[in-house]
Amino acid sequence: MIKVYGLHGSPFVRKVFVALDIKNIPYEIVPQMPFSGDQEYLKINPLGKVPTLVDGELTLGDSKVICRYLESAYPDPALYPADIADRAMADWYEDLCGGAVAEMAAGIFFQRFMRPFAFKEEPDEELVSKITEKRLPPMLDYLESQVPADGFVFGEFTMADLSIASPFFNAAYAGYDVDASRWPAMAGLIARVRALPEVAAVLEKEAKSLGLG
Ligand SMILES: N[C@@H](CCC(=O)N[C@@H](CS)C(=O)NCC(=O)O)C(=O)O
Repeated sequence: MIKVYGLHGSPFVRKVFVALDIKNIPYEIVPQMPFSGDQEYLKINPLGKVPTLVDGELTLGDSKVICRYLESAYPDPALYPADIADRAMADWYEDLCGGAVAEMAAGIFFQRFMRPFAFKEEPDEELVSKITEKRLPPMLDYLESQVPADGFVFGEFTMADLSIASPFFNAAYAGYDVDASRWPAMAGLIARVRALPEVAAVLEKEAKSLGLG
C-alpha cells in the first residue's frame, strides 16, 4: 500500500491526501514531523520536509512531484487540465502558491497559531502585518485576476484550485481570512474548494489533530 510520510495541517501534505482521496487510492499515513532532524527520515528525503510518498520501489519527495506522479500512474479521475496551456498554468499556480504564497501564509500561521499554542510565546504582530498589509495583497490582486467568480479555474476542479486555496486554509487557522469585499473571487474559490467532500473530510481530520475539532 502507498505510504505518505507527513502530518495533518501541512498544506503540502494536504494536497497529497486530497489527490489520493479523490483518486480513491488507499494509503497509510506514516506520522512524520517536519524540522525533526530525524536521521532515518533524512535517508528517504534528504530535505527533511514532508510529504514523502512511497509507492512500492518508488520514493518521492515534494507535493508537486508526488501529485504529478499520481496523475500519471492513476489518471482517473484527472486532477490536472488536459489542455497543454491550461496544464502549464496549473503548474504555475501550483508553483506560485506552493512557493511565495504558502511561505506568507505559513508566516501568519506560525506567528499566530504555532507560537501561542505550541511554544507559549507572543506572536510578532509587526511581522504579521507586514505580510497581511504589504506582501500578500499584491499576490491576492494577481490571483483575483486569475480565478473565476463561479466554479473552478479550469471548469472542473483541478489541483490548481487546491494549490491556490490551500495556503489560505492555514492562514484561516490563524485568524486571517481573505477579505471578500476586496477579493471576492478568491474568497469564493477558497469557500468552494473547502466545501468539496474530499477536502472537507481532510480539513476535519486536520482540525482534530490541531486541537480545533
Ligand atoms: N516544496 C515542498 C515543500 C514542503 C514543505 O516545505 N513542507 C514543510 C511542512 S508544511 C516542511 O516539511 N518544512 C520543514 C523544513 O522546511 O525543514 C512540497 O511541495 O512538498
